[in-house]
Amino acid sequence: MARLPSLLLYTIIVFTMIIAVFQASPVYGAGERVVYIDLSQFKFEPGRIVVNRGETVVFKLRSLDVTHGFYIDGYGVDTVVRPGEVVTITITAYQAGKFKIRCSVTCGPLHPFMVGDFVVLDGGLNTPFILSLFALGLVGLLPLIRFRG
Ligand SMILES: [Cu+2]
Repeated sequence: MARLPSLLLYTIIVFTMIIAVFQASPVYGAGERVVYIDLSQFKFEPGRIVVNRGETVVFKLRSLDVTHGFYIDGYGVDTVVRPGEVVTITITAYQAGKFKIRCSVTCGPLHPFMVGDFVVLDGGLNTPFILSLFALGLVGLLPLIRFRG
């Protein structure tokens, strides 16, 4: 009758590993994310974009008033966005960190204050994966608890 617990144990381990693999994939950015940004005097809307490292990010840029620029520090992105057009820019978020988004076209008196944040989260420490490993370890301890005494 010792067969049943070990079979159950084995099933739990396998399922935990499958879940771990599934949890891992989005963090390492197989996905594509479309981000719509409205540019106007003197802001980006939204002003803060958060993505995961490795993700493909498609920016759809639109100006609501005058000609603006869209510049991302550290990513070599710099483009002009004229009113009435949608500019599409696709990048891969390969480096983690917090990067400044700036308007690169002088668009008015408060132009220097037209800034935003581009945040790329590092998938290096994969929390779901670590938690799954931890669960796996706990499951490994189960037979010790069960058969002692
Ligand atoms: Cu501007």
